[in-house]
Amino acid sequence: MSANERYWAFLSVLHRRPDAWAALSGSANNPDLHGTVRFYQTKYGVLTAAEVSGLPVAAERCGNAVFGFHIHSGSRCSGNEDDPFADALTHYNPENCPHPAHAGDLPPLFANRGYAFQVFLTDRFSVREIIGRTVIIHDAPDDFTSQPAGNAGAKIACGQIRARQARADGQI
Ligand SMILES: [Cu+2]
Ligand SMILES: [Zn+2]
Repeated sequence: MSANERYWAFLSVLHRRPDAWAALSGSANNPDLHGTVRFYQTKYGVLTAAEVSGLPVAAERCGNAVFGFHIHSGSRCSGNEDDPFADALTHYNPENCPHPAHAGDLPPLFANRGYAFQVFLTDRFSVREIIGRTVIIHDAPDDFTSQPAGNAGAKIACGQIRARQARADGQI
C-alpha cells in the first residue's frame, strides 16, 4: 500500500463504527465539559479520535489551552471531594514503564476556544485491553517529564471505555 493509499484508508476507518468508545463528562466544577473518544483497531495500531467541547477557556492572553490526556487503569469515574475521579487510578501501564512511556499516555488535547478535535494513531495498546478502563482529561498540560504522571494537574473529565455494542439485527 502506498503512503497515499494508506492515508485514504485511515480516513475510511473513521467512517466505521468504533470498536470501543468512551463518553466523557466533566467534574462538578466543569459541568459543560463533554466529549467522545472513539477507538478503531487497525493493523498499524489503534486509531483514536477525540472530540471534546466545553474545555476551560483561559481569560488571560497566553492562558492555558493544552490539557493532559491519558488512559487510566481504573474502571470507574467516581472519587472524593479532593479528586472527583480518584477511582480512575493511575496511567495505564502494563509494562511498568516511566511516564511518558506508559501505554496510556496520549497526545494532550489542544483546545480551540474550548473545543478539541484530534485523531492520532498509537500502537501502545490494543482496543481489547483498554475496554473497561477510563479516559481522563486534566486541567494542565502534560510536561512529558515529571513522574509519575507529567504534572498534568487535576482531573477535570472522565469516561469509561466501552466495547462496541452488537447491533439488534445481528450485524456487528
Ligand atoms: Cu491522567
Ligand atoms: Zn503516563
